[in-house]
Amino acid sequence: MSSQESPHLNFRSFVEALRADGDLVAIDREVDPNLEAAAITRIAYETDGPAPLFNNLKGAKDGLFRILGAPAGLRRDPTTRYGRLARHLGLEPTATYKEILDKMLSASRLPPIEPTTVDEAVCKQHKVFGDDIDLLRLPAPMIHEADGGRYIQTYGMHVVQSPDGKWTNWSIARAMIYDNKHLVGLVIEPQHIWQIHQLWKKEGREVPWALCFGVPPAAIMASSMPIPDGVSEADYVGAMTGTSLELVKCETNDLLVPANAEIVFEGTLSITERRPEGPFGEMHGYVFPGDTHEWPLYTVNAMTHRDDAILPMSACGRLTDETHTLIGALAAAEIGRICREAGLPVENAFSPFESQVTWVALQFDPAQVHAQGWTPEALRDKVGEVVFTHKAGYTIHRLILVGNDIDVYDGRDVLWAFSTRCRPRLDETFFEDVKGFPLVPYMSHGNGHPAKGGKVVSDALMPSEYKTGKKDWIAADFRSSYPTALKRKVMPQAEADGYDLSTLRA
Ligand code: 4VP
Repeated sequence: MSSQESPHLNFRSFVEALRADGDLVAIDREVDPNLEAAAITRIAYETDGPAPLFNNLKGAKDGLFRILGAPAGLRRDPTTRYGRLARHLGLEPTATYKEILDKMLSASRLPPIEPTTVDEAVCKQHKVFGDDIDLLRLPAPMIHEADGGRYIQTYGMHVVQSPDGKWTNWSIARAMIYDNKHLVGLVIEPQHIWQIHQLWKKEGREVPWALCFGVPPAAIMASSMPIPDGVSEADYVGAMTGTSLELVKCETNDLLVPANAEIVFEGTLSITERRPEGPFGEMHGYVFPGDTHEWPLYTVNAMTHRDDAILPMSACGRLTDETHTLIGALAAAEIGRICREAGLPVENAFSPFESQVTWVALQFDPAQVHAQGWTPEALRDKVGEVVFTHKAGYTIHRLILVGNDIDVYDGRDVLWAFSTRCRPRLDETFFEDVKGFPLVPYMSHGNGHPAKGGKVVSDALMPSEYKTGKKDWIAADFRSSYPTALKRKVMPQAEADGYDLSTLRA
């Protein structure tokens, strides 16, 4: 198998890896893309069940298309809970979230590996141009009943390039079908697709654009992460995987797309034309009927695809889907990195799913907090300034500072610390002059400014951690309140008694 066919570098191999893991349900009966496929995918998310592969979509024709739902959902088995994410990166399915996020961050310290341009590509097995393009004939999914359109684009990768050609950005941003040749979708400040759209607007030219579905899983992970401005995701993924990605030139513009992508749309993103978009059931778990706004129009001039192409779909909403496992977790990883870059002793960062990924818990080394002489007020100010003025902190409205007895990847730990160590108001600093995330319901549909403020740093470090670098308590739990010898004795006995210890903190 060539390296480009490994599951993390090839979506089709990824689907086969899930099948081999027993993490795929192949559905061969006819399923309607109008709500039915998404409803089944919702069951997968809400039960941590296997990813559904809809092989027989009503209306599919000429190899367009099948759908893979829940491409980065969770697994129910605690030992391989993050296995579907791990398979995106070539890690073992037993990988922890820390291992997954450390892998994603590893590229920030490695020299970039540029992609390789190839001439032959499976994404060109079929080519559709001109009058043969009719987006309205595709079995594009209607995902939630109150959505404003058929959101074909929930897990594809937009490709845009700065006008000087120095920065090629890969990102995910939702888009729905507008008419037979057009999509319309969010291009929202401060996202990189918005930044590059602004650069073309200044030049007065339409943005050359491609949208690639079923890309190398490692690439879709990088597309979901707020990596630094100006860094091309292709180089970042190359560094992370140690492999130069194979890309191929588009038929109708000079952009390069992954050679093994399942489906590629080629065209332009308009700098002048806007159309009504939305509403869409979003990452916080709500759809607001009638919530339609004007966003830029995309024109599709060509479509290429593999045989029997597969469209990945994120039917996002309530826990736990890609908007949580990827958007929340990867923002947290980058937030941890920028904190360390600013000299803060942050060891781990994670966004608890229980917060619907509106919070990030930052784990500090209390010995360092003490040694560096921080006061609680100064630390809260500094953390808020570093994170809430940075693009990586855009989606996050609460930062919770915790000590290193708290496992930030375990929501139970974070909720325990926040609830018991952070005194409301006294241990908090509010930020009202920073950019807010309008998608959060209490922002766009709440009582305050929809896009400004509403952010807080909540300090769950205790006074003893600042004053001595140490905790002055012992947790009243299995791990901390019993001698090691006793725990070693009772654990196998408890297992024999029928207790499942896979989620026990021991
Ligand atoms: C991460 C930002 C974001 C923006 C729009 C959207 O629909 C989901 C996430």
